[in-house]
Amino acid sequence: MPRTAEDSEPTLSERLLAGDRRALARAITLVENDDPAGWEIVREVYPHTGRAALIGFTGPPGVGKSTLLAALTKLERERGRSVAVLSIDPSSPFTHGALLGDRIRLADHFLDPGVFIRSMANRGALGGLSEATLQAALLMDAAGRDVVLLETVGVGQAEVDIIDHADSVVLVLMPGSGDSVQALKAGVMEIPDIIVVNKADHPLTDTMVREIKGVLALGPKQGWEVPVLRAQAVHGDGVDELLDKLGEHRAFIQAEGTLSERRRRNLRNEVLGIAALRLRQRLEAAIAHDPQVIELLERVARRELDPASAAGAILDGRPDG
Ligand SMILES: Nc1nc2c(ncn2[C@@H]2O[C@H](COP(=O)(O)OP(=O)(O)O)[C@@H](O)[C@H]2O)c(=O)[nH]1
Ligand SMILES: [Mg+2]
Repeated sequence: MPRTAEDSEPTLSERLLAGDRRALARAITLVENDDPAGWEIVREVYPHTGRAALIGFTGPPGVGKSTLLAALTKLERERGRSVAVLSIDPSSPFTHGALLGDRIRLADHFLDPGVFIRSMANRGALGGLSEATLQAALLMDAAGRDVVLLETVGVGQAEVDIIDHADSVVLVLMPGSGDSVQALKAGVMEIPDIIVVNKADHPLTDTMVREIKGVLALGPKQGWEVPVLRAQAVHGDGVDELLDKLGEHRAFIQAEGTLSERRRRNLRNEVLGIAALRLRQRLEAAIAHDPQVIELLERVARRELDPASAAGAILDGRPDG
């Protein structure tokens, strides 16, 4: 039989694996929309993931994360590596505002096929922003990007979760981010692998660096000593040092075996996260129109039954309580 055009047409997954940026963009959109076709693509390309270096950047809004990523991207390109940037910043997505003001620097890279930039500002249909983001990162990895840079705002659980999936975590602060230093001190915020004090032209930079080092000194001594770097992302200052430190950190976790350990733990969390999300959906669907459950919830509302007992009754399959 003669091959039809359809037979020879490569699938979206095949195009993605070949590094086709448009296929990558399309696949991410499917995943973002929670389209089953998106999950299917992830399933197909998953065996080809695990090669990219996944680097997470977090920190309060306005400290210069996007600017730093743009500068870092430039440097990675100069060193011959392909880059994907995934920004999860509901407050300032840079795809739409990309050509305006500050984000012009990331826009510099828009024409370079070695750079793929995507921002996710919408929560998925199910509120599963972090799930969609993780799938997107996997797709970028499968598409052969050497480096995947994730930008998240260091507030809100969904955003923080994503950072758990990075191989290396960079916390970006600026002089005056006292709240973050307090959060580190109080153990609310996990100790990152590298801390960057950006906007280092500010007169309070030295004080800030000292404070951070003070907090780090209180923590348990681990194998990796968290460096506190100074940068001026707008001028590209300190970005070389950051890239070098990221390389050192990667070498360190590879040598120690912590990279595979981290990834194993992260993937376990991901599996459980997806399972929990789906269980909840199933549960909601199963009980939505169940008159016994509706009555059970009414009893909770009337203060006749406490919430934990009601939950137990549903889980035990005796919603008649
Ligand atoms: N003075 C100074 N401003 C900077 C520096 N880096 C970034 N900025 C500015 O800080 C603002 C916020 O930067 P942005 O990268 O959008 O921060 P993000 O919210 O953390 O992603 C922008 O106006 C940047 O131009 C720096 O090193 N020094
Ligand atoms: Mg930003």
